[in-house]
Amino acid sequence: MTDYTPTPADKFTFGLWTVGQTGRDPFGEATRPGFSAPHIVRKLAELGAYGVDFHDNDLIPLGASAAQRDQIVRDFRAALDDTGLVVPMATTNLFTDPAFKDGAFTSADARVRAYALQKTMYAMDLGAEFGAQTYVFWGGREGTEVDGGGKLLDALAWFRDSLNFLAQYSQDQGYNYRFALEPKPNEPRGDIFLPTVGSALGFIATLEQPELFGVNPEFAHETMAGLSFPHAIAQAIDAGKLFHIDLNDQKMGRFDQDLRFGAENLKAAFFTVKLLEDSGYAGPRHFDAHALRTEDAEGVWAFARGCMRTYLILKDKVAQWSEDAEIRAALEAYRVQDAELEALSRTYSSTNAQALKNRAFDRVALGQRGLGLEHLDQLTAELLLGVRGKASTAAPRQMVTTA
Ligand code: GCO
Ligand code: MN
Ligand code: MN
Repeated sequence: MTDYTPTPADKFTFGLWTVGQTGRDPFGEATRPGFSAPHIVRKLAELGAYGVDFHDNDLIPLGASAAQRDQIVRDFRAALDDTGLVVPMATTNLFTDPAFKDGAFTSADARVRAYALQKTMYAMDLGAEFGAQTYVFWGGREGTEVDGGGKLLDALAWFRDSLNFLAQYSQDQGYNYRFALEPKPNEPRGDIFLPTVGSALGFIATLEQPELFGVNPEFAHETMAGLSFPHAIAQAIDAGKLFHIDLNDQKMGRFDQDLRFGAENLKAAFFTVKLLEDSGYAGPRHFDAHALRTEDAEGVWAFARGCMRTYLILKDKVAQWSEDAEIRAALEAYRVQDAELEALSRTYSSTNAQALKNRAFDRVALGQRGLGLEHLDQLTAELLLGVRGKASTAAPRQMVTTA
């Protein structure tokens, strides 16, 4: 892996909508033409990706005839068969059509809610046709700008009913999807329901079959909420709910940027990769980002290559970090162990409680101890900057000369 070239074993996936994005934004038209789905599949395979994901309408445009649908499905399948690329995840576009302007599952119009269920069932059929096992719900339009409509409590109940309904549909059809809720605080709505990973986890516990539901956290979304992405995914992992992940990058306090993974917050990207690798997360490493609006087709593939390459470099850094003797020593000094106190604190018993109450603690000394985190963090920074470990112990660099 020394040259950081991805292979399907690395499980990198991209949405059709990511590399297919044409540079259109709320202020300007497309700056590049985009690609057909089969072209995306072939190109991603060439770059070493594992899979591709789609919204129903990324593949089948709204209003396509049955004949058009069949042709599109045939061409897409041919590209998958030729390349070995898989479709691990599928989802529904419940945000582009003006019908969903005030929400899909949470619209105050019962007809829109019913149509959203119908559209999602067809999209689940399409995903299953291509073998998708994870189904993502990103409630882009599920939210409000003004709360005078008075639907805050109703919306949560409608959302819950829809998810319960679709979970049963999946079982009834034998699809057995695992569902992943994707939180986002805002954009396109002023306030989106279930704005953070924590909110989604709380909501999942209220569903009829909570075991079928997990989360699909996105780096940019937690950052937009002013939160730490590593903290969010740690909580999802702890709850056994990290069913999928959307990797990208984002400056805090800005519009939804969908930057290339690692483009902005390298240290948070490093700790993200560390959590995924250390926890044994086995799902796809999915990039939900797009190339800058300044780019042409070549720039799009440079973007895709960059996402995967940065992940692999950081994965290498994670291994290096764990083996670095000085970092290990700093960690050992930071984490104070005390077998006797840990035994007393781990589980409650009246004897343990009494023993702890009787114990004398030197709280002044506890407060005075320096933890060495400046040193540890600087070691991490230097490792990421490439001046530690491998780089410093390796043989001096050879100059690259051309004949
Ligand atoms: C966004 C979201 C979407 C979803 C996608 C999959 O901010 O637009 O991240 O890209 O991830 O709809 O459900
Ligand atoms: Mn997003
Ligand atoms: Mn996303």
